[in-house]
Parts: sequence; structure tokens; C-alpha cells
Amino acid sequence: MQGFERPITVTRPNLPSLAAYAAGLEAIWDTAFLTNNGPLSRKLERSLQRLLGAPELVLFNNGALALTAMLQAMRLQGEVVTTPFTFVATANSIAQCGLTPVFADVEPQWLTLDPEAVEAAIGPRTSAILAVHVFGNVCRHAELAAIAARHGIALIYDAAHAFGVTWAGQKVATLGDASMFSLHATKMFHTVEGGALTFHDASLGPALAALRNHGLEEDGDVVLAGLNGKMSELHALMGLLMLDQVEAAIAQGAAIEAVYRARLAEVPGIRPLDPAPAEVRPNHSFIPVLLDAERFGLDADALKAALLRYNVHVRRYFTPLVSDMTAFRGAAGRDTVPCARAVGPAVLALPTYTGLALDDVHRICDLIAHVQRGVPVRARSGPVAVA
Ligand code: T4K
Repeated sequence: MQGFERPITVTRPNLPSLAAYAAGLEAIWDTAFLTNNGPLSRKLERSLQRLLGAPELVLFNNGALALTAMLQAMRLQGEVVTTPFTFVATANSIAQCGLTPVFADVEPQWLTLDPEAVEAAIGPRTSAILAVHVFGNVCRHAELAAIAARHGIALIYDAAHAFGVTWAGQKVATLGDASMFSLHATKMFHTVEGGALTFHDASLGPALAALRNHGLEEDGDVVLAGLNGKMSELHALMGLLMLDQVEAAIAQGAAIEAVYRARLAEVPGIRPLDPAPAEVRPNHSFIPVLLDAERFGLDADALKAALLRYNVHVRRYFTPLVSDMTAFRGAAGRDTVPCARAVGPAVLALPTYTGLALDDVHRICDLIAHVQRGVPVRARSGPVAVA
């Protein structure tokens, strides 16, 4: 079978028209106001607050620093229970604050934290749960909120993947004490690099504003050692021009997902994660699939390599588990995450982005089926493991 002439990457940023961005740059040139909480970043902050339905919102120059600043502003101590199945930035933010991550297992259906495992991981030193709406799958919020309330600890969401998602009629930014949204170029809404914190407790606002500006308070004092988390005007301009693309991006993501679901149902040993439950409006920004290596005939690495030969670049989000990375190997919970350990290696993220034509999605599925058919039958025998 013919491969693609140009690379089909796992994602590809949406962009505004170059003319619109150039016009915005001209306005920036006129004022020469480039950064330090300028008018465009303030405008974007207000727009995002409305769009995300956030009680409070503070913008940062990336999601990782935003999350770190939130943990700092909340003055957490001791241990934070989190998931091993995530991008490493989640655990990095905990470690950067001098806190200790404790890994709890995920549940197989959504790959989000299993509330029972969270409960078991909580000890006398636990000050927060940091849960991830991984791939935009909303965590079991009611259970996690009840656990956090019972133990008197904070519930923070890494919502890096969940821009535009709603749960039980509520926008996801309203869940828990605080949420972080990554606005990185690879996300469905982006500012090239960027991050947004949403939260309920308005008294955190001044601390967060100080933290993103080196910790400097209005009187020039520094109470919490800060960082440089300011969003530039050039980045804010990108965000302002991307706001009206969100709904179209979600709609195209849904159309792409529908093709993958229909077509992969014909291929043995590979299936997308279950569709979101009825109470969730997903953003369709990832296509995670579970691979049953025995039935498909290849494991995730081998399928990734096979597709690469056709210029299709899939990713093993998120392998290895964070708890197996050298920096986190000493953390508690590494040996009590059996579901993450069993399912994680079977997950592949397939290409999806607004500019991906449905015909190309069909062709990717054709290629997956072609690769599967090409595996010698002998290699396919054995028990069904995951899919
Ligand atoms: N928490 C979670 C759960 C996260 O997933 C992330 C970030 C964070 C926290 C931290 O948020 P940020 O601090 O990043 O705001 C990417 C992103 O860099 C990262 O933002 C994202 N998660 C993670 C899941 O994915 P890589 O190493 O996979 O990116 P990269 O460069 O390989 O890009 C993926 C594909 O996208 C490439 O094959 C090509 C395409 N691409 C990428 C870029 C950057 C483009 O076409 N154009 C581009 O400009 O980490």
C-alpha cells in the first residue's frame, strides 16, 4: 500500500490566518508593549474566563509552570496523590514544589485515577489529590470530591487535555478547587506556549499574579519565591485569534473519531477507548486506542514502527509510566499501579487534528488493517489480553 507523501503527525496546530496575525503584530509594533501583563494578555484572560466558565482565571506562559504555581500558592505540604499515567509535567510540578508524589492506580476504562486507589494512597501527610483528565476523559469527580472533602485535602485537576469539556452540565473548569489547562501548540486551543489556571478561591489570585512575576508583590516584597510565568503579547494575540476556532475544532475532532471508531471495529485487536459517558461532552482532541498485541499480531512499538514506514507518526502517550521514570522511581506507589502497568503499554495515540481530512483518516485505518493482515497468522495466536 502507498504511504503518505507528507508526514501525518499525531497532532498539528490550528492556526489563524497569517493576515490576521500580521495585522495584530502591527498593532503590537505600534505600542511596543510586548509582555508583563499587557492589554492582550488581560483581554485573553477575560475571554477565557467566560469561555471556560471559570470563577477565577490566571494566565501563564505554559501549563507546567501554571500547575507548579498553583501547588505553591495553595501552600501544600507533604504528599500529593497523583496518577502515573500522564505527561511527566504533572509529577514534575509536584516535585518542583518540594512535595512528594504518591502514585495511585488508574481505572481501565478511562485511564483516569481510580477513586478507591486514591483513598488507599491517602495518608497522614497527604495534602492534595492531583488528578488528570487524561485524553480529555473526565475523572470520577463526584467520588474524588467526596474523598477530598472527607480527608480535608485539596482536589486539583490537571485539565491539560480537557479544554472545552463539560461534565454533568458543568464546565470542567469549575470542578475541584483548581484546574490547569495547557495552551501548548499541540492542544486544540493554544497560544503557541501557554497555560491557564482556573480556581474558586479568589484569595489565591494575588498570590498567583505575584508568583508568575518572580514572586514580586505590589510593595516590592517577595513572600513566595516566584518564577517567570508571564504570557507575552505575541502569545496572547495568537490565543485571541484562536478563540472562535474552538467549536469547529471539536466538531472536526468528533467527525474524525467517528471514522476511526467505525473503521477500527473491522480490525481485530485494536479499539479506541470507550466513548465518553452520556454526562460528558468531550473535546475529541485525542484518539487513544488499546492494542491487544496477541490478537493484532504486533505490540505498540512494532505497530508504531510499521506505520512510520507509511509516514504515519503515532505516539505512545504515556509510556513509560511516570512512576517508572528515573526521577520518580523512589516515589511511593510504584508497585501498586497494576492497571496502569497492564494497560499503559497497550495505548497508542492516533493522528487527529482539525486539518486532517476524513479521507486521510480512512487511509490511516486502511494502513492499520493492511499492517494487521500482513502479520503472519502464527504470530497472532494466543490469549486475548486487552482489546
Ligand atoms: N499535563 C499534561 C497531562 C500534559 O499533557 C501536558 C503537556 C502538561 C501537563 C504540560 O503543559 P505545557 O507545559 O506543555 O503547556 C507534547 C507537548 O509539548 C505537551 O504540551 C503535551 N502535554 C504533551 C502531551 O505533548 P511532545 O513531546 O509529544 O510534543 P512534540 O513536539 O513531539 O509534538 C507532537 C506532534 O505535534 C509532533 O509530531 C508534530 C506536531 N507539532 C508539534 C509542535 C510543537 C507540530 O506540528 N507543530 C508544533 O509546533 O509533547
